[in-house]
Parts: sequence; C-alpha cells; structure tokens
Amino acid sequence: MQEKFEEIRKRALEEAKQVDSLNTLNEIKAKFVGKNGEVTSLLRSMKDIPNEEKASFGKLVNDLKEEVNKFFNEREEYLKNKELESKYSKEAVDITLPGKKKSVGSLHPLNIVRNKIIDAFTGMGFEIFEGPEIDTDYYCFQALNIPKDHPARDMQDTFYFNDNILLRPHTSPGQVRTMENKKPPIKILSPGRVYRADDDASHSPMFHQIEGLVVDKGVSLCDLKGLLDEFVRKIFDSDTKTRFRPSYFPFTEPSVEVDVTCCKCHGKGCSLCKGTGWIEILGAGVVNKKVLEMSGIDSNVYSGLAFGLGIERITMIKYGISDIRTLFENNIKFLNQFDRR
Ligand code: FA5
Repeated sequence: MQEKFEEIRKRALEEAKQVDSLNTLNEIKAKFVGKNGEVTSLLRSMKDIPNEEKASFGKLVNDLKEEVNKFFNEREEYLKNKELESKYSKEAVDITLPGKKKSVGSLHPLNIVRNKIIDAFTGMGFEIFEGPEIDTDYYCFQALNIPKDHPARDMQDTFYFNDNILLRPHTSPGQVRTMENKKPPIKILSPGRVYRADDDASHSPMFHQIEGLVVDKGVSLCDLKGLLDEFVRKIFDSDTKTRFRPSYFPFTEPSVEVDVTCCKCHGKGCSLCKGTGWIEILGAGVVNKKVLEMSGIDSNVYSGLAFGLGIERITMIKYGISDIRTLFENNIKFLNQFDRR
C-alpha cells in the first residue's frame, strides 16, 4: 500500500510539473483529487481496511491528498504569474519611443493676414461693419458718385443678376451704408469678399478687400498718411516705407494709390516689384463731398477719409507669392508653409 501511495505522489508531482496551461491543470488535478480521482477512491476503499489500521490509513490518504493539492496549487500559482507576465510584456509601452504626431490644422494665409490687418486697425479704434456681398447698383456705384454709364464702372466690371442687383465689385458700398446709419464721428473697417470680371496671375474673379472710413471734423489727407504709415509698419517690417501717388476714384477727391517699398528687395528693384522698388497695396483718398452729402452728412461740418486694400495683394507681398491662384488651390504643401498658430 505504501508503495502505491508513493507511486501516486510521484506521478502527481511529475504531471503537475508538466502542465503548461491553467485549463489542463484543472483536468489533471481532478484525475487525482476530483470526485472520482485516484486519491478520492483510496478513501472509498477504507471499508476494506481492518479496523485497527483505518486511522493510520486515513491519515496517509489525507496527507497524500494535501500534498497532491499543494503540487497543483503551486503549479497554478506559477502558471497564473506566467500568464500575467506575458500579458504585461505584450501590453508594454516603450516610453522612449517618440510620440505619434497629431496633424494640427492651420489658418489660411489670407485669414492670417486679414486678422493681422483687423488687429492693426482695431488697435487704432476702428469698429467692424460687414456689408452684403450682393448689393444694388445704387450702393455699389451711384451713391459713390459713379453714375450709370460712367467710364469708371469699367475698372470694376462685375457679375450682374439683373440691371440693378450685382455681386459687389468692392467693399466701398460699406462706406455709404455706414454713413446712412451712423452719425459722425465714424471710424469703421469693412472686410469682405468682392467680385470682378478679372482672371490672371495677379487678379482673381473673387478676392477680399478691407475698406476703411473715418468721418469727423477736420480730418485730412495728413491723417490718412499717418494712419496708413502706422498700418504698414504693423503689417510689414518696421523699415517699410510708404509712397502716395496721385490717382483717381470718383468717390474720393483727392485720390491716391499707396505703394510700399518692396519686401523682397527693400526698394532696390527686383522681379517682384518689376524693377521699381515699390508695390501698390491700396487705393485711398479724402471722401468726395458729393458722397458725404448723398449719405446725409453735412460736408461743410465734416470731412472724411477712406481707403480700400486687397488682402490677396498684401498676402502676396508679405510672403513673396507670385501667382494669386495658389491662394485658392488648397494645396496642403503650400498651405503648410504658413504660421500654424
Ligand atoms: C477700389 O476697389 C476702391 N474701392 C478702393 C478705394 C476705397 C479707393 C476707398 C478710395 C477710397 P481698386 O480697384 O484699386 O480700388 O482695388 C483696391 C485693391 O484691390 C487693389 O489695390 C488691389 O490690391 C486689389 N484688387 C483689385 N482687383 C483685384 C483682383 N481682381 N484680384 C485681387 N486683388 C484685386
């Protein structure tokens, strides 16, 4: 009997050592100490043991059962730890690896420049007024001293819905709408999309302008020069110079066009500025008295100054972009070159 006990003990130990999965461990363990296991059936054979040996036999069987349980419990512990270790090593994160870069969207260069321009002027006390993109002949032309059949209409030929309704060719209607609704002093900025029958490397059929209007007692061309000098210093390099050239707009008198020293060659002359050292950025002037009167402002008491700049033009100068169309193609490689903040 002693030998049989020893043989079961050895076999249980051997089999426990060889088990390599928790599922089979329970099956093998049951073969020894389960309901019908070898050790359990030894207990059942107790009835055949003489009475005087029953106690020592029972103790031996219980000791064996305890030992076999111990082998399998230890093995179970070992297998559980092994399983955990392999799970942890599979899930392990190498914290020395570089992180995955998230691609962050960026502002379009036109919006970057638009925001800079608006910041520059709001810092000087201007308020924002946005007019409609579809407007009437009266606001786009007549109220700006451009009567029907006036030759100046050709410069801003645009898209008409009918004889009276059109896509605005400039943001200047914003001047009139503001003066009709607001008493001086007025200091507004009117940004927005405008449309013209244009299409080449420096002219787009849809582009963006920002109109500025100041109406108060005693404002003059000198104020306009000071205002635009300050604006140019804020948008371009601090050493950028401005130049006023006489020009013609029916709604301003006198009228000027404003040039800045070329940002590429700083005035020496290069391909960007066509050898002149200067690049035009906007049209401006003292508001024509007729326009003030038509908008209900007494031109004997008040005077005004106005300017209208093209955001695309300023963006092209600032970033050295030679073809306006690249600003509308949405080429990610092109757009990624600009400030991402
Ligand atoms: C005007 O549109 C006037 N309304 C500006 C103005 C306002 C003058 C107030 C006086 C007082 P002009 O047509 O020059 O002016 O256009 C102004 C700016 O818009 C130009 O300097 C240029 O930068 C830009 N621009 C004109 N046409 C186009 C175009 N097709 N594509 C891109 N930019 C353009």
